[in-house]
Amino acid sequence: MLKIDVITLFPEMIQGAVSHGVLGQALKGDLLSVQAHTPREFATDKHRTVDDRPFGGGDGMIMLSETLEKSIQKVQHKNSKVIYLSPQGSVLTDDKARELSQAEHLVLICGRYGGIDQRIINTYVDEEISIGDYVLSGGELGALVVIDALSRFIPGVLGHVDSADKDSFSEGLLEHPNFTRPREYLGQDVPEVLLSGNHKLIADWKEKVSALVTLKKRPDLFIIYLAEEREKYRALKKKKTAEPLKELFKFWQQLSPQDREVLGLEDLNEESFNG
Ligand code: 4FD
Repeated sequence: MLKIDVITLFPEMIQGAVSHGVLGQALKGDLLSVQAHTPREFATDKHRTVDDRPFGGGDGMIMLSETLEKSIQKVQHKNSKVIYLSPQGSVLTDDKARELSQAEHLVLICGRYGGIDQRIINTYVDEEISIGDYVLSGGELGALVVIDALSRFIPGVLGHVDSADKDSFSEGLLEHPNFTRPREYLGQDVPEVLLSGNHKLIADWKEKVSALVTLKKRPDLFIIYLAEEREKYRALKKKKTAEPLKELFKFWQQLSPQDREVLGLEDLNEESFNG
């Protein structure tokens, strides 16, 4: 079982947020454990000080090193991976989340705005992770994002074992649009194929729609996907199917105007497929 210890000045932020939804169920079901620890338990002065001003001046406060170090030492052991959430880290991806889900023990350090002393990073931190190019008032939301993203790769956390593999990014594609009852709503019909009951046909349709949505919304991801598809195509030399991009264009052409509209794919054109 993966054990995660979070070191934070705001432990309630962590315990509160992980107790809901699939994550909360996973904790109850002992599929993983998340515990928050505050350096404040090691503060000995009258005001239980846990932060200090940076040498040389500047914005923000720095987490006090001695109390932070004691918190790290309390939870760390030889199989721990110590992660520091910071805007300077490498940006979290689903692949990284999958990798972290395989760990035995994670220690997530949440700095407040201003961060932590560089010498703590040098001595204790194995990896710096950022959740994106923006600054937050503390690392807690970052830690929660990491925990949520990796938990989906722990077997049993999602309803179906393979759900995470079918989701966005598993094939490097965005998720296709989804629909539920009623069949006609807000003047728009659910695409006919989804009502056909033909699972093979539906699976193929979903992948192609995913590819089209990715082409439209995230051309940067589409380029990577297309390169991989072309590689597979070359390796298999599938005689019956056209080149992946041509195939996709044909599929888009065959969509009905109503389906294109409800899927948000009406403004693609022949030009979009000249890659
Ligand atoms: N983009 C992120 C992580 C933490 C954070 C902090 C230095 C500020 C954004 C170190 C400055 C930590 C992120 C706390 N903001 N704020 O992942």
